[in-house]
Amino acid sequence: MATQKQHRTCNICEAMCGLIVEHDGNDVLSIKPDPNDPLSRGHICPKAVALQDFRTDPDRVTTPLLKVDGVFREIGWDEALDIAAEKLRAVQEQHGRDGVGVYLGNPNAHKFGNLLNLPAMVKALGTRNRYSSATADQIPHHVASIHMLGHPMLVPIPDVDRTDFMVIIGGNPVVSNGSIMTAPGFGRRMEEIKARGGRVVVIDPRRTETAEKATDHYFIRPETDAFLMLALIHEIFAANLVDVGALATRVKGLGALQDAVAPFSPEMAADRTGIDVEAIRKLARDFANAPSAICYARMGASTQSFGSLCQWANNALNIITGNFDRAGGAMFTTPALDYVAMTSRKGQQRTYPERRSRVSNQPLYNGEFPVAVMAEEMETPGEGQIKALISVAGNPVLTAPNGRRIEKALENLDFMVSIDIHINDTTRHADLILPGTVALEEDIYDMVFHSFAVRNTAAYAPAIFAPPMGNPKEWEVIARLTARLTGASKIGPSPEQMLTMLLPQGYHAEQVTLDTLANAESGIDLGPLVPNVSERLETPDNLINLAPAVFIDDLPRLLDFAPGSTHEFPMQMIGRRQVRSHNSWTQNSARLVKGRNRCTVQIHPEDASRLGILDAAQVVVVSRVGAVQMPAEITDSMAPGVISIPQGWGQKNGSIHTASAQPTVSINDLTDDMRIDPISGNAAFNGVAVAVRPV
Ligand SMILES: Nc1nc2c(c(=O)[nH]1)N[C@H]1C(S)=C(S)[C@@H](COP(=O)(O)OP(=O)(O)OC[C@H]3O[C@@H](n4cnc5c(=O)[nH]c(N)nc54)[C@H](O)[C@@H]3O)O[C@H]1N2
Ligand SMILES: Nc1nc2c(c(=O)[nH]1)N[C@H]1C(S)=C(S)[C@@H](COP(=O)(O)OP(=O)(O)OC[C@H]3O[C@@H](n4cnc5c(=O)[nH]c(N)nc54)[C@H](O)[C@@H]3O)O[C@H]1N2
Ligand code: SF4
Ligand SMILES: [Mo]
Repeated sequence: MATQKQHRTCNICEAMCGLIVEHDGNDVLSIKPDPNDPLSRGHICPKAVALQDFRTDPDRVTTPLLKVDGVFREIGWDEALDIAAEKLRAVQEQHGRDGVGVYLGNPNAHKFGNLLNLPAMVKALGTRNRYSSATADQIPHHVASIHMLGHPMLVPIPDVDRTDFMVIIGGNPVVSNGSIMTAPGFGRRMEEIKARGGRVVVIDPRRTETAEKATDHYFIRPETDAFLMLALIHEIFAANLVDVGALATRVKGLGALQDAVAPFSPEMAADRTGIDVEAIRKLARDFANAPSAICYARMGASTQSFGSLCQWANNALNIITGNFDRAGGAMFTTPALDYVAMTSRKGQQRTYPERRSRVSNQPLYNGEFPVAVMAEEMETPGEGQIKALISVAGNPVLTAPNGRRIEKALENLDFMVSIDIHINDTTRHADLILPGTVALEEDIYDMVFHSFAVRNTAAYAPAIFAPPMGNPKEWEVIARLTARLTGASKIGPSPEQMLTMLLPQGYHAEQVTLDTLANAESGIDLGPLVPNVSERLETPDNLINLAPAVFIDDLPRLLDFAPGSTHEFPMQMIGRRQVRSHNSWTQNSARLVKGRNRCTVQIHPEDASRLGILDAAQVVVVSRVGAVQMPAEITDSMAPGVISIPQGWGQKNGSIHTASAQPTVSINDLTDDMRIDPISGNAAFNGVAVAVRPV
């Protein structure tokens, strides 16, 4: 076939970079950046080029696999779907509806066919035992939005392209390209802030790739960010710099906020965080006095014991300085497909958390229990115990805290089915694997990340290649399984048909239709974010609540904070992301894993010399839950007393062989499922107490 070019967005991470894929109908010839994409403006990273590898990966699962006597055998689709539905129903007949658990992984958020079809599958199962990677990630953001703004998906997004002052707390967007802030080419965007005379301040226990390019960087002790943010608010009140601007009649709880932050002085914050008290005071004043400013607190500030307090304080800081819902501050997108309106809660009175977990009483938000309790819910007998599991695009053995505990629990299930592209550390425990389809085999429209983008745009592209072996597309696998569960004789509309139905209900019904999208090569530019929160608020009284009781009541716990480290485990561990890998599943691409072993434990030179650790030498890292052995990387980019291990590695046990021959370890063999933010249930990955010693 002749060479063809297609423009499409990359769906690996949240950045939605515009690509130009050149192909001949059988193979990809090249994947290049699209300079005309209005959001990514020519940025891509090395992972985009690997999109072709995921399609042709020799270890990819391409036929349904049934485990017989411990060995996977290929079977046909009808038989596979029948078995899946029969076995799930059999478990539910014996143990009740909650006997089946569901785990949905991160790639689902990037696949609109899955997003549109999974709710019906979960509903058909009728189980309350629902889990996803969200509780290992961003649930504190949703909890803050629920209590302050009335809807979990009404999330403020940094208006990076117009701000004069950005504080980044616990995010490394130069590597991640932003999260709950779709900002492709963040490095360039940061240069632009500085070029227009603005400043970027990074707060992180590691001098990250983002910190290297920032105006200022402060090391912070893990998990002490809430002290810092509350002290900034304290100082802004003390200096009489509070000004909520245009939101004066929209905000309640200002006095209660002032009372709540009273104990959190800059002196206390300096003591807890390790940041100089004058630097904290100055930061507060500079932030409040900047023409526009945003505080952006992400993974480092949400996957920790005080994740919810951090996200609340972050919003409060933006609001009281007039930097909420205005250009250069934290704003709300108006996407072509508006998920908030689709799931509006206006006029509803709800109580939160919606429920608590059976074994350890952890909170349920957004219909999901914390992934940190999934193992105990599988292990603990009684009504509601998980006896079977369906995982869709998830790898909790490598990605959830204390993943090996989940692995043991999976071994004892009556039945497990996975929709996935690999036999990996999680899916190898399945009785049945249904193959998924990869990006280039699917139509693409980003349902989630347009809602989180720093600029309003829309883009759509159809699949380039057919799935292998005549397989159905992944959305259809989910829809067919659902039909088996409900007894329906046919499946619902395709994602494309759904898009045609949903776009007229969005913000840009005239401009954005499937036709205009199909004709707009590089996507449609819908302009910068616009102030709109007054119309968008979903709180019952239509006001922004600055002081929800759920956060105020959690402050005594913060005041009692003691760092995770102990005599036995004197150091604190944090994670890190790397440009050439995405979570746990891209490590089978030779082009991405080539080169030196990147799965190293980074440690400060003083710590290394005290412990007798040499650069590149093997060390053992031990925590309450496990031990791993890996090479050390001595670097003064770590704060003393803190070590960093990258997330997403440790593939083993007959799973996909990472294309790299080098052995790697999973950080989640060390993270602790007992460490949780009790308000949101989010896993507290940061600040795990560990000991490090030479081998
Ligand atoms: N310690 C520590 N742990 C972390 C993190 C951390 O920073 N530190 N980060 C957390 C975060 S933010 C997240 S989002 C989670 C991610 O946690 P998960 O979502 O559980 O893990 P992923 O690595 O994204 O794995 C995705 C799974 O989907 C499969 N897959 C990939 N593409 C497709 C596809 O197109 N179709 C199908 N059906 N399957 C596919 C892969 O084979 C893999 O099994 O990890 C969390 N875990
Ligand atoms: N290349 C690449 N890009 C990705 C991903 C990937 O795996 N690889 N994953 C994607 C996903 S699923 C997500 S959710 C996003 C996440 O995107 P980001 O939020 O940017 O995530 P991280 O790079 O993990 O950055 C977290 C930062 O918090 C710091 N940190 C750790 N503990 C603390 C603490 O207690 N306080 C403070 N202040 N900082 C702390 C860490 O050093 C790290 O720099 O990235 C997405 N993009
Ligand atoms: S930054 Fe993310 S969206 Fe952009 S090319 Fe890389 S993986 Fe794809
Ligand atoms: Mo994530």
